[in-house]
Amino acid sequence: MRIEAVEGDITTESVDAIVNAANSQLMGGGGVDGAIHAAAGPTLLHECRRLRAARWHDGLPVGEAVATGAGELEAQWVIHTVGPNRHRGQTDPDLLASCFRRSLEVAEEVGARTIAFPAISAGVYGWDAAEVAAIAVDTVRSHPGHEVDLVRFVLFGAPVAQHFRETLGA
Ligand code: AR6
Repeated sequence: MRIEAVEGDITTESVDAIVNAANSQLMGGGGVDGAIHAAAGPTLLHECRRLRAARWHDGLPVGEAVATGAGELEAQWVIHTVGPNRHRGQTDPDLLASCFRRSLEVAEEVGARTIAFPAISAGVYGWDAAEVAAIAVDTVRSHPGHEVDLVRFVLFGAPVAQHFRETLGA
């Protein structure tokens, strides 16, 4: 599995699956979630609503991940995961690791071979970007599956991208 980190806008990535740092309501929001919904168009929200009605009445739990189609995005799937919210006292690193692990497992389930991740929880949810980078890289590197060929971290802003590059180079 190749693992790389680039600075950029994840919505323009032409990978099989884009991971969304969603909230448990799966109703869209700000940050990367808002950008993905805006770029994908309204079908994404419709699919999220259907999923909630069918499987996740109480919302998607923190650390869980689920796939939908990707609307007008170049990607084929959006994998929605809910990161821990530090402002709500969700400080357990295992919850964040679970987001990356479950997203990879869901990617394998749908047959995605290339996947792009944002810095889950490093925005509104208040986690330090360096800590997110350490957990993300460690979790992806230790993932046992072999079906995914490429993991690309797509980071908004040079400082966050630098944390991921440094962690990958270490
Ligand atoms: N491409 C790549 N990264 C982005 C983009 C983009 N287009 N836009 C923002 N980022 P956040 P969270 C970066 O707040 O902390 C939403 O309202 C951003 O700079 O999007 O997990 C949800 O609905 C930061 O480095 O996600 C939830 O309520 C990283 O993505 C809540 O925010 C994550 O920031 C989730 O908060």
